[in-house]
Amino acid sequence: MKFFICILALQQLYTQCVAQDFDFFYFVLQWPGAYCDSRHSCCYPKTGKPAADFGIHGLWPNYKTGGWPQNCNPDSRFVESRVSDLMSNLQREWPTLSCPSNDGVNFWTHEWEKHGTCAESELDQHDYFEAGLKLKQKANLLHALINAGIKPDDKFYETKDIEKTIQEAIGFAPGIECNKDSSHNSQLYQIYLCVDTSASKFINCPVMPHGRCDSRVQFPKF
Ligand code: U2P
Repeated sequence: MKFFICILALQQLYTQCVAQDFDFFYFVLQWPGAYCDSRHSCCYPKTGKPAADFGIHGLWPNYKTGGWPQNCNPDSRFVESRVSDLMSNLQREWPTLSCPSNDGVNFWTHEWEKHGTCAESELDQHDYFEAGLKLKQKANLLHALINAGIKPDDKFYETKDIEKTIQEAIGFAPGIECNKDSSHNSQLYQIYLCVDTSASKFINCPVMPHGRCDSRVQFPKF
């Protein structure tokens, strides 16, 4: 009997320690205007200038104690044909801004290999990218901000008003990250929303990212 109890206990331990790869996702959206007018240059994708909207940066598995796993499976490569049905949506909603100008495959490869491979217990490659696209649609952040009078017009807004607007729109407090433009103004750069391990529901953030925002931040034009 004792033997079977031990086996059961070992099985439970295995499920907790091995099968549980991460605790939640950060779904990270970036404002292209803030990416482009910061220290680094930006290049529009080969498909043209992205829309003046938040673009997806990534869907990042995280630990509730802080920290995150990365590059979990070097054998799992990004394969374009697995997301061919999502391609036009990826180009529109998950656009690359890095230089030199490219078609986005480098960016999606990086995000899959660094982050997606750490969530393979939950989502295969197609479902990982599809989940990002669905979350973007569900969050509809620019719409919520504009409705609250917070627009990408180079003006300054109270950081707490941005947080409150997003909290009211999605039901959970976001993390806000800022960067600096060439005149050292603090500007709205990225918004972090916390998502459950199935990548379908927004949740309360178990741990907030460090945002480095001033109390008032610029919302740059794009
Ligand atoms: O913050 C700088 C870069 O670190 C990676 N990052 C940050 C926070 C986090 O919770 N998880 C994480 O991966 C990001 O790397 P990238 O995906 O851009 O390579 C982030 O840009």
